[in-house]
Amino acid sequence: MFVVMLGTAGSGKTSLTKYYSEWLKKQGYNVGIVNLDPGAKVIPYKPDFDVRKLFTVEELMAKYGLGPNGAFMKASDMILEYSDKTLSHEVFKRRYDFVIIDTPGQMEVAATTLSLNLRS
Ligand SMILES: Nc1nc2c(ncn2[C@@H]2O[C@H](COP(=O)(O)OP(=O)(O)OP(=O)(O)O)[C@@H](O)[C@H]2O)c(=O)[nH]1
Ligand SMILES: [Mg+2]
Repeated sequence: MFVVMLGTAGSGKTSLTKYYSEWLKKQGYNVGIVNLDPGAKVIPYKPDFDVRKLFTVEELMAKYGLGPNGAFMKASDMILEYSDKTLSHEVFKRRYDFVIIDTPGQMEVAATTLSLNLRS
């Protein structure tokens, strides 16, 4: 099952990802964690797939001369472009009981990204 943490900036998505995944693991479930927030600085859990390995918001700002919001929009496009790489990752191959997906606070970016991922 995929569990998507969706919410406004600072609403607790990352914290819930950490604590919910820890709780599920304690119940004996096999849990994968995905970080889809390219703007995250520090995350309190160990992701199985981390979008920041592909790009970060800071890199996009520097590379394309964008502000933080523009970089998030660019990130949204990039996640679509990188979708083959993302979705072919083992964490999406349904070998986990639960895959928790942490998303950016920019909900429109998260929504674009997930509409692709969930359709595929
Ligand atoms: N009071 C309270 N604070 C919380 C709760 N969950 C998270 N926080 C705090 O709220 C702040 C933001 O939490 P995050 O988990 O980083 O929120 P987020 O939605 O991932 O934030 P962004 O990724 O920046 O959109 C942190 O200081 C957390 O410690 C909660 O249930 N209650
Ligand atoms: Mg977060």
